[in-house]
Amino acid sequence: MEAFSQLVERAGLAFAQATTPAELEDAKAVFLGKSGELTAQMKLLGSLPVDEKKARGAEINAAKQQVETLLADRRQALAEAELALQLRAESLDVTLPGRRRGSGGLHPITRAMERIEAIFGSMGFDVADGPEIETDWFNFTALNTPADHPARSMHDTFYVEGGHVLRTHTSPMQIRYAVRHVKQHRHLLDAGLPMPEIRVIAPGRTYRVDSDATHSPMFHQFEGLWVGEAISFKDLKSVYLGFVRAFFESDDLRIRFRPSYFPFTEPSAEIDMMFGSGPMQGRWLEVSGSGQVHPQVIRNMGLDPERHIGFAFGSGIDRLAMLRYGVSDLRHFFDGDLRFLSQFK
Ligand code: 2NL
Repeated sequence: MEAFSQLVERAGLAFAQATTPAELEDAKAVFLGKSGELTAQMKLLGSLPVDEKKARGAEINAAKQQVETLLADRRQALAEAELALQLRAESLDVTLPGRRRGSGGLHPITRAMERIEAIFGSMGFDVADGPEIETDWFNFTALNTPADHPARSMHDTFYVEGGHVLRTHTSPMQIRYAVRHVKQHRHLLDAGLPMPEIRVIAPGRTYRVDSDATHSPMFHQFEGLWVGEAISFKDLKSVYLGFVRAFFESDDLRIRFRPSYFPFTEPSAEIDMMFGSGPMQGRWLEVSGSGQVHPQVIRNMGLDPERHIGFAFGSGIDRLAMLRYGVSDLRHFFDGDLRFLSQFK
């Protein structure tokens, strides 16, 4: 007959082979269950002679205890393994940095516009606003553009429903502003009293049928307008020089006027600018159109050109921003590439 030590050994082996609690319970039943091996041994006791019963009973009990110890050890080992597995599966690293909402930034054109508004604001200029879809009157007629002027052609201007246009410059905002200003102060004019001067800039998107390496069908412009009773070109020069020096943060900068033509100004001039130092030093760069507001435009504002005079200018923001931020290609501004844009955060 098999020794109890061997039975214990078999039980230990069977428990070790069980890899789940359910398998372990099955293995337990083989030895300790109602019809298990040790239970069967106990049942056999009754048929033994009295003198053998005691020793035999003690042996069975000792074996039973050893088997139960092995079972308990295996149960604990399985439970620990399961816990370790769960801990690994559900582990979370509380020291990992959180996922942040990325910080955005202003588009370089927006930044340039805000600089422009701040600089002219410091010189007493208000900021005008207005629609991008304009009437023919505000975009062309009020600005003294003749009915047959080429700028009105569909090759140059985007026409939309109802004969409206996508504004080709930001001047319409200034006309709207001036008309409102004059209405507001009509009573002063009627009483022969001086009206507060019109001093305004109008920055914004503008549209022209034009698209190549240096022209985008949508571009940005700002115009300036100063109308009063004694405004002259010397005011235009000091305002514009003050602007470029502030915008480029350099006093080592000159401007010059070159005669030109625009329907809305007479006389008209291009404004060129030259850096006195830095990588762009020594070359005249065309930065703006300008001129004395045409008498007909003054009239269209509701003013008398015999009494009121003014200057105006119009500059492209995109090129000023390229110069200011050292951008080599206009298209970077409109590609929406974050590798470019995030440099301005
Ligand atoms: C250009 C030309 C210019 C103006 C814009 C203007 C506005 C009013 C009245 C008269 Cl309300 N003039 N604006 C004047 C001269 C030139 O811009 O080619 N700019 C890039």
